[in-house]
Amino acid sequence: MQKTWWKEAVIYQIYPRSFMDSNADGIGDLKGITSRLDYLKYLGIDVIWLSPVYKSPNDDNGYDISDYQEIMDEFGTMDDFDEMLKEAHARNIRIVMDLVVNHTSDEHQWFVESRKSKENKYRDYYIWREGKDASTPPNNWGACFGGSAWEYDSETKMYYLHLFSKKQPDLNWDNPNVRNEVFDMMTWWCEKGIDGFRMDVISMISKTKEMPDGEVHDLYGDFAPYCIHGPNVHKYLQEMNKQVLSKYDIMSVGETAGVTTDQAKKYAGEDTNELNMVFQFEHVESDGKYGKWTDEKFPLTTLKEIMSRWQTELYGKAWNSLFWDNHDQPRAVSRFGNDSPQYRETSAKMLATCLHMMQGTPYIYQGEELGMTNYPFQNMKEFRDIESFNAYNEWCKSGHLSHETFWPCLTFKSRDNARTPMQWDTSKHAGFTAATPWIAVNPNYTQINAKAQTADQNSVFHYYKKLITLRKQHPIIVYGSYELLLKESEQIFAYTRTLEQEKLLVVCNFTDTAVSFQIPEEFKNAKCLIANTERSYQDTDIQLKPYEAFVLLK
Ligand code: TEU
Ligand code: CA
Repeated sequence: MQKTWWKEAVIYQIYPRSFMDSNADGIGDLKGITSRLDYLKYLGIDVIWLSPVYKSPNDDNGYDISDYQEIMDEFGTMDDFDEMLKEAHARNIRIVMDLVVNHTSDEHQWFVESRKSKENKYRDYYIWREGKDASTPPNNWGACFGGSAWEYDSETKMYYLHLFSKKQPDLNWDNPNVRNEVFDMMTWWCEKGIDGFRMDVISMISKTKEMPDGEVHDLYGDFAPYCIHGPNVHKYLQEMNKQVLSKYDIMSVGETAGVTTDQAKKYAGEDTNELNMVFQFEHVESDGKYGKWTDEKFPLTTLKEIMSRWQTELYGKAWNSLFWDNHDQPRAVSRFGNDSPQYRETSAKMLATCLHMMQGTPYIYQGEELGMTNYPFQNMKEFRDIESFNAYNEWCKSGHLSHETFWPCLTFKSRDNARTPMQWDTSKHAGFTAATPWIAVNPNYTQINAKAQTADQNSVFHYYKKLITLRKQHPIIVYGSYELLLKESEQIFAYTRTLEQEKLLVVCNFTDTAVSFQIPEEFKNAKCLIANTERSYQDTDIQLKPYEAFVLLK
């Protein structure tokens, strides 16, 4: 297994809109990020993944880009960007950009041109089709944010494909001009000195030529077989690698919805010359009752099966990314742990232990290091996310489900849970802004905030800091092999890591009840590296406390 910096790094994801506002307009910005770099340095992370900061009309908070080489007005200027990059590098922190090139905004110049006429030079930059008839789209595919995946354009009386919102038309990657424009733009950013790319829905860039109706799940036909891991996706990524990625000392991570371990070995194989690693979503997307929506946790045995399969199947062949949450997911502690005052801290530390001792590059989503929780939504007015609004309209207003049935699912899984402002201190609006924030601050900021936690050695923050330090001190955490213990247990997630003579034991209680556990004989006089509960490890027959976690090294 090759050793590389990005295998040894810990990455921190910033959602700029919600991180830090520097100019009192209620919206986070680049200067705000720069002002908080010392906080990130203190935490110990190596890399920042910056969610999109490019020019955008914000139909999907920057994931709809109208100019790839300009900064969004609300976030500042290109000078602010350069300053942030310089200040990050001065602290040995690298910056990875979000690359959103499956689609652009409909306000991107390419699309403005494309929709003008069938003869336009940019026509073929997007995916246009005739309808089945005057009022029926080309097929039954549903978009990720609800409704049909096709939008009728009266100018040329044809439909364009949008797998996300109708303001996010899909680019036609089969057009070599599109690929070259994208590669040139990436090169421009690399020349600026950025350190890599996180590639938005990169598994969807290649579509099949034929676009038949999809199997109907829920309300619409499924586009997945025709758009995910399409016929040329690996070819295009190899091309990108050859023309851009391989020329710089940068890292790449592909967001690959629907990826299997076999596919991942191609996207992120040790020697496939595509990407360095992928995000897989099985452990966060196997739980939907109505599309992605549900209010239930899934069984621990399922979670363990999924995560362990990724650990063992990729070992030595491809590289994992490790995450519990991001800007599209609920807060980890509310979803997989327990966000009640009694157990929030312990369970947040337990989850961190479980993930950070695995093989792969760990990603911390802003606020996760404080154990930030889901937001207590009371009504629809508190939401901001297009996905949440569309879902509510589609499932409730249309009468498919009652409000009572859908509401708990929406509040449990809404992406807005992750998008409430970062909780810096106990001042008004949690120190995020001096104005009214674009989305409400979670009222628990008076209890949960960075200022209190950086001052408290027992905080969730300091626990994350310690986990990051351990990863740097012990190569076994990065390179050791993985073995799951107690496969059938619905309470305990336990595994070992092995590297040469060393062995780690990781034990996590995922429940709010005590459970007995026997420390294996071989770990009898082992050293405890980290734990969220005080105990002696002299006895081997122990009762794990609720959400207890520890790591032993022999
Ligand atoms: O998300 C891709 C994706 O697959 C989403 O549909 C995801 O499953 C969903 O948000 C979960 O509810 C990426 C970005 O991360 C997301 O923020 C964007 O909205 C989306 O692409 C479109 O660019
Ligand atoms: Ca601002």
